[in-house]
Amino acid sequence: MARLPFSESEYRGRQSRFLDKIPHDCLVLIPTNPASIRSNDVHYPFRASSYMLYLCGWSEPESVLMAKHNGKNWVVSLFVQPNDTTAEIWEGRRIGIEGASSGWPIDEAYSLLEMNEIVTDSLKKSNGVYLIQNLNADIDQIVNDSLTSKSRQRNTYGMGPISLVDPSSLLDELRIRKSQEEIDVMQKSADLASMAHSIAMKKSHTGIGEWEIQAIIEGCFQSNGSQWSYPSIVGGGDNATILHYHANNQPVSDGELVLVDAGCEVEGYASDITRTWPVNGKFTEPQREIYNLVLEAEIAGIEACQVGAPWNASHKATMEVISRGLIELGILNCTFEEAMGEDLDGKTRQFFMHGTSHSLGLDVHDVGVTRPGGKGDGRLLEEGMVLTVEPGVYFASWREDVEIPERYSGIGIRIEDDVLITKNGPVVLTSNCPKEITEIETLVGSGL
Ligand SMILES: [Mn+2]
Repeated sequence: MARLPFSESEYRGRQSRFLDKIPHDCLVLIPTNPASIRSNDVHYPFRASSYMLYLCGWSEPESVLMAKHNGKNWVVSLFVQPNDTTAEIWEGRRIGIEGASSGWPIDEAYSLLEMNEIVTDSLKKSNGVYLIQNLNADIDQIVNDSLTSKSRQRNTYGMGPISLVDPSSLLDELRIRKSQEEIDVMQKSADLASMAHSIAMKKSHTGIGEWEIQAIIEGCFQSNGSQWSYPSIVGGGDNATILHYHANNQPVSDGELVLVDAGCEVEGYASDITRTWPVNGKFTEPQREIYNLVLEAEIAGIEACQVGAPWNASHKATMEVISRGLIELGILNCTFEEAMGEDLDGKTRQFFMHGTSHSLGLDVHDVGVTRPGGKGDGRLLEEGMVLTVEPGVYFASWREDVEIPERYSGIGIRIEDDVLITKNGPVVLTSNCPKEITEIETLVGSGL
């Protein structure tokens, strides 16, 4: 039977911080994700929407959360799939209306069969509606009918909503700062992903298939009651230079590195780790040069994650280290300023073409505005924010648009950790995942 990952007071706190921002004469409707069809009557595994998980921890399909102010306080209701013996024989047990109303942090539970009537009636008494659209066609239709109604109630009595607002940005702003309970869960997610990467290093050997490393990592997730938070990227040799490589179908040869970007989900919360290691257990000299450069950049990026620093402080720090390094290694033949560029868009971007940090939480690329207006250094980091730091340097042998020294051709390296912002400085949640060259060389192949 499903259970709640957080305390009732944690959920109630989230609900009230959100609802405090909504006018009392408005109705709030938050549907969960739709089920997705893979083939005919076979569905993709269902995952509830992060907003639903955030507000009440409810993970069954089709549900809709509704909040309505009764003049004294907000009343939070949940429309759920009712118990249905035939459906439950085929698809699994349901918590049902009674289960939901007694065991979940909500005030009232109703059957989805009653949703149309109850929501339509509630809309008539509301002046506006806060709805996340395009998730539940029924709710979208009910709200649209209400907004466009030309009924007597609407025209003569002035009843019904006249505005539609998307509440996502209000929720995103809450979700960007993590509570202690959330941080504890994210630490578990980080620990499990760290363990999976370590096991994959131990079991690596010359000729191992990218898919085998994927199976080791995802097997570790699954055997610990977890699952991936995004499809694992396992790229050997040149495949490591493809940022979102997903084929994972090539063997990794002697002398090649493998780049593994894989994270899991615990109670809905993602971890996101990248490590790069030589499958034969020994870095070559050119690989070592680039690895040390990326590692130095990553450590500088983590150090830049301080309360009050702007969001792009980590990116600036990694760009500086990598720019200097590429010049010193003779890979870039330009000034430091040319490597950095006016807006961190200089020559270094030929080989480090992505950002350094993204927010992490219920979504692996978590919600929340980090660079208002798309310009400047971004908002300032606050306690409780969690972000990744993930610089990378890539020398794809197949690229014709750039010149790459033969010595480094085919090397792609990224190192990624998950970092919690605290007033005592950055805390690396993924610190149990080895990243020093000596640690990696000792570990790789030690578990064969
Ligand atoms: Mn990432």
